[in-house]
Amino acid sequence: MAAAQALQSKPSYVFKVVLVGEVGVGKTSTFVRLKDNRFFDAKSTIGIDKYEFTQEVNGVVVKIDLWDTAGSEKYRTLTGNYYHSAKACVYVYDITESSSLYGLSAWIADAQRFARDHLKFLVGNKTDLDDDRDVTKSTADTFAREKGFSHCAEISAKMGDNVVELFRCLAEKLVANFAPEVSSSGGAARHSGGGATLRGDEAPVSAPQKKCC
Ligand SMILES: Nc1nc2c(ncn2[C@@H]2O[C@H](COP(=O)(O)OP(=O)(O)OP(=O)(O)O)[C@@H](O)[C@H]2O)c(=O)[nH]1
Ligand SMILES: [Mg+2]
Repeated sequence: MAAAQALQSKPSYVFKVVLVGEVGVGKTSTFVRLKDNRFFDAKSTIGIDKYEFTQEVNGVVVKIDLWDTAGSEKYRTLTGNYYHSAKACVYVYDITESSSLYGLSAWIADAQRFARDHLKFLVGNKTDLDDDRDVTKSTADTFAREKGFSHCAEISAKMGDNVVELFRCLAEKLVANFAPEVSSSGGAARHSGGGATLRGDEAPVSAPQKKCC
């Protein structure tokens, strides 16, 4: 109890993270799984939605502002505005549709115009449909290397597999990249670095310490 109260009062870093990818790959389903821990037959996204959550990394509270964007071509221009100041993009593809992996090239080019130094996470969704798999792990790894992704993982938004672990890993990698003093000092140093903002209010999400990549 005392530890939880201490964490609530600690300042935290704030990172903006954007979910992108082709229509129907499961961005909103991933967003809703993380936010509400549920799965429903989501309608195609119009516009944008945002969810703020916190993670504890090395004793420091990190806040993530997660933005869910629309995959539809007609909202592409709108999505461009949301990359601004993003520290990471989670590029989602559907493991049963290889075109959704290769289609990410255009999303990467868009994101790089607005957020040059962002971390790139490659995420294959729908692992519950493994029998219909069209993208092998090795294909995804090769794509990730060629396109400069720093991390990759597979999840099932439907079953909830690896979703919490993915975002814990994301928080850790954001800290390691944009607030390395936290990683190296075990959380002793706390100041805004590399574009991260200093803040402190919510209680952190508790999650297992499993690596996503
Ligand atoms: N089997 C399975 N279906 C999924 C999974 N995630 C999403 N779906 C289904 O895939 C469809 C599209 O999911 P969405 O979350 O709306 O996809 P999106 O990427 O947000 O799509 P847009 O908003 O149009 O860009 C829906 O019918 C979901 O129920 C999953 O992990 N497994
Ligand atoms: Mg959506």
